[in-house]
Amino acid sequence: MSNTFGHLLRVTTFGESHGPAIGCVIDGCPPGIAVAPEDFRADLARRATGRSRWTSQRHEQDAVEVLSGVYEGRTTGTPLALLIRNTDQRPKDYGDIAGTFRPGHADYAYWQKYGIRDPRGGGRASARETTMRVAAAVIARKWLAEQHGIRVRGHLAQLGALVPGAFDWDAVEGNPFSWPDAGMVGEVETYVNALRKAGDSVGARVDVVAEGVPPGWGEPVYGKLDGELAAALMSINAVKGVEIGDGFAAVAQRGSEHRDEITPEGFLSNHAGGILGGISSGQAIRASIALKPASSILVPGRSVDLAGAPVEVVTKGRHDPCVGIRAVPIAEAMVALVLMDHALRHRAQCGDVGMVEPRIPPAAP
Ligand code: EPS
Repeated sequence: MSNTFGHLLRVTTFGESHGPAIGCVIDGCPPGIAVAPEDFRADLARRATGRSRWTSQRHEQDAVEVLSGVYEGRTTGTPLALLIRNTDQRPKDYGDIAGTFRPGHADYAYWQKYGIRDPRGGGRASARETTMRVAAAVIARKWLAEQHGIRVRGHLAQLGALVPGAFDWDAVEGNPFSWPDAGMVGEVETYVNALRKAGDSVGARVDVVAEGVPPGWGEPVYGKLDGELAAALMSINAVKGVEIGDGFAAVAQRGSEHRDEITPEGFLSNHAGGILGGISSGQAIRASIALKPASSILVPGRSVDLAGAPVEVVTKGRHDPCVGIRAVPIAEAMVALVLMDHALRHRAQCGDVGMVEPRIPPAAP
């Protein structure tokens, strides 16, 4: 029931925010990839709660146990099973809202679909589930880097009303917001602190770039690379919009402006975001997501109880004032997993084609 994604690289996640554990099974992983439990630490820490003052204060170790698929430190080609035990659940935070529906949350839709729901931490709808996507993508990122020299990285591109005034990849790694403008980090802190004091939340934009992707990945017509990236990115909690390349800005552009002209030295621009006709062009792949402001907030809102009577809802507990702050590694993970799946699919069908001339260097951004 759609807890699995990918074709040749298939990832299934399971678990709830307040259950005993969360986990995933990665099937189709090529043999021979070096995997050690410590490989997961850095990416999981970037996504985790409780690592800075500006995110949820739930403290999870997020320690990965590798249950199968690895022998003497290398993948064997059999299903790789990863498990993370939940250790800091506080279900009493959800006592007051178990009998009502948070406005803007999945609560109501889950109730209508299943007739039963796990209100503790949002259950399966919780962002806790994204931990396993990031864990699975550790393998994908490693394989993409080793086999193809691909690097997938992202940054916060907007937080509420704040837009970076400058851009520097080095700055992104140097602050807890993955913010690309080092000079603005103090302003971002003040903004998020004020939001937290007000008990409210705000939306965000995250940009992801994949460099080094060779031309030819992606399939016409229902397996387009951009189509599958969009679906994968849209499946992240709180995502309400996805753009590839210039995205919605293309609406106001002319063909003469939007097209990426080609010279023997390279493409002159990258409005397409590295994908033409659903197939990679060899340029950097650029994708962006819009995340909504999370609905678990202290500002009282109107809702109804299970009997349909009007009630006022306030969500207490340890919540994120801006879920976008932790979404950067999640968006990177989804891009990496889709790319590895397409790499394997391309190899399966077109592995004999080899390199076709002319090969245009990926000169443009
Ligand atoms: C979340 C609510 C909070 C966050 C959680 C996502 O959970 P809890 O109420 O149990 O503290 O901490 O995020 C994580 C636990 C995580 O690892 O990302 C939600 O409603 O989505």
